[in-house]
Amino acid sequence: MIIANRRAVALAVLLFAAAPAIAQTPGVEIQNAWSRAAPAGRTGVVFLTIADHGAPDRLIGIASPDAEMAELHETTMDGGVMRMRPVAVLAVEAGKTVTLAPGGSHIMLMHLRRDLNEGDRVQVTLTFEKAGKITVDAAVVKAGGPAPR
Ligand SMILES: [Cu+2]
Repeated sequence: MIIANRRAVALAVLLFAAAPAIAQTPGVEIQNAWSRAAPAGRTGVVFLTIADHGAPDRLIGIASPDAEMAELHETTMDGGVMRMRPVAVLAVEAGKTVTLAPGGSHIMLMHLRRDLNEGDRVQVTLTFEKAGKITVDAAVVKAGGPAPR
């Protein structure tokens, strides 16, 4: 009888301990968002790293207040010619990171609404199926410049 009660107490403690841990699961985190200087009316680019600390998720939408449209692009080689094409959905695996970087996948900002100047920040909102909307400010470096340190 006493043993059974202790078990019940132990189970209750375990459940209480587990609840906050689940709520605090960080899920998806966006790291090192950066962009490059570009004039209004032209195309901008954003690079970043998606770190998935939780369950598998999918990036299903991208938007920026500073562009008429934002798309995820992947870069492919086609007979020695670098081409890019839009990707509607990007799957991120649990415990993995996906890095968007020059020469590879990137976020394309179509028809910028303002100049992006070196030192500016450009806001991008990524929508994930499970993690929901995550908004980041990408640091703008000079045109053609490398990732900020
Ligand atoms: Cu592109």
